[in-house]
Amino acid sequence: MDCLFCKIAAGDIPSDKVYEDNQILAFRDINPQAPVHVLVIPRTHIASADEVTADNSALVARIFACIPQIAKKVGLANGYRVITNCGEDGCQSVKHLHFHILGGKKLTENMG
Ligand code: DGP
Repeated sequence: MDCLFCKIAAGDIPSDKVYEDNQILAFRDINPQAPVHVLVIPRTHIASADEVTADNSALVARIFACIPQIAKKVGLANGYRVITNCGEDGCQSVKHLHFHILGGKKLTENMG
């Protein structure tokens, strides 16, 4: 499959990894929008949040179960934001489900 994040998950494209296990991978965003900007992905291809189902939602739960330890590892002791962009209006550019973890400063309240 021609998917950038599948290639990163497979190790075919290098990334600055901060966490990995057999189901998920976290790595630093190539174009950081905050002092700390990490992406968390399932190794299995899920196109977006709109493709989450009862059959694959355990992977999403796994990601959220790992987010606190990932945040701690990258030094986000004072809070952070978790975002997933979905589809055209959500400005999703990579069509493999990923959660942005942003922090390292006081973020703005504007979400839109
Ligand atoms: P989104 O716009 O929500 O689909 O976010 C995609 C993010 O992926 C964007 O913040 C930039 C990041 N990104 C794109 N290509 C690469 C890459 O090759 N390596 C890394 N580490 N991040 C990438």
